[in-house]
Amino acid sequence: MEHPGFKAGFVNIFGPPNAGKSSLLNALLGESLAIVSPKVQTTRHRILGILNEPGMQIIFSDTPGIIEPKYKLHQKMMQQVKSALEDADLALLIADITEDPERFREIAESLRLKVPALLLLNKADLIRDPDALAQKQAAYKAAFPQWETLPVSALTRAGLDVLMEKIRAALPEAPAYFPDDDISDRPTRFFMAEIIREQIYALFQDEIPYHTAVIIQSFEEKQTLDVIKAEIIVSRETQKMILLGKGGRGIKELGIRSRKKMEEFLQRKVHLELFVKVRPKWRDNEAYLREYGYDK
Ligand SMILES: Nc1nc2c(ncn2[C@@H]2O[C@H](COP(=O)(O)OP(=O)(O)OP(=O)(O)O)[C@@H](O)[C@H]2O)c(=O)[nH]1
Ligand SMILES: [Mg+2]
Repeated sequence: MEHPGFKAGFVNIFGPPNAGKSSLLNALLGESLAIVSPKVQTTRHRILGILNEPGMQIIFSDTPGIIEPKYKLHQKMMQQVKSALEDADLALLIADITEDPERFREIAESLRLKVPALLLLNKADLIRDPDALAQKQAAYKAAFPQWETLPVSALTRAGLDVLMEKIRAALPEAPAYFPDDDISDRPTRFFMAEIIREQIYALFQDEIPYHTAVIIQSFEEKQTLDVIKAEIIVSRETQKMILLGKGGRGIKELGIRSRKKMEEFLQRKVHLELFVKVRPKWRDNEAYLREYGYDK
């Protein structure tokens, strides 16, 4: 139930690829909602993660890392970033503290932010020496005097309590936007497809993850388990061969790992079936992109 003084608002996360946006979302939610990988361009959709606390609802948005688009797929990803720019009460800009602040400049300027923002210097755990950390923070402060900076670590949670206080202070008084047991705007199917993509990023090298899309064909809740059928789309026959692996070993490993993650997520037993399909140049094809969910 609402009561006077209830706070609710949108806190949107932006930054370059691999800065740790999705890791930060998960750390703030205390839940593995958004997929994470050491490779760039892991996130392709804007994902809402909803945090319900006494007297407060925070709707976080994870977004794809900001890049120069090379394919229609990239354009769709950047549209997701743009849409998130519009409705924020607070923007969290995430930089990798180990990188030179100047590498952040182009992205910072391209955003043309009109909402209040905090500049989070993530991966602070990687700089052990407190003097070196202070120096890095000072360098970011000097480069971006318009924003308050805060070193944080999505990995160790350092700085996250301070961050939560700042978020709380920035939120307007408003009634909740979502029911208080919602954790995302995305359906379960979406997260099942993302789990498979995450395992593809973990298991396959080079270009494979970037040529891959995953769609859930069917999701049936049976009495004792969920039966999930998923299609993995690749651009070339050779990529399909790599995914399948010798004697089907590649796809088998992918299936086992994905199923385990799904079972953790759903807290139920899962039977998972995977199929691989070749769709040449799908990343530049409007119809395929729409079919694979890249039109939101
Ligand atoms: N050491 C350290 N590593 C981190 C931290 N946060 C994220 N990482 C690692 O950085 C890599 C990228 O993390 P993601 O959360 O996928 O980054 P992202 O910004 O969402 O990346 P894209 O979705 O590709 O734009 C992963 O290997 C994470 O484990 C941190 O605080 N400290
Ligand atoms: Mg991400």
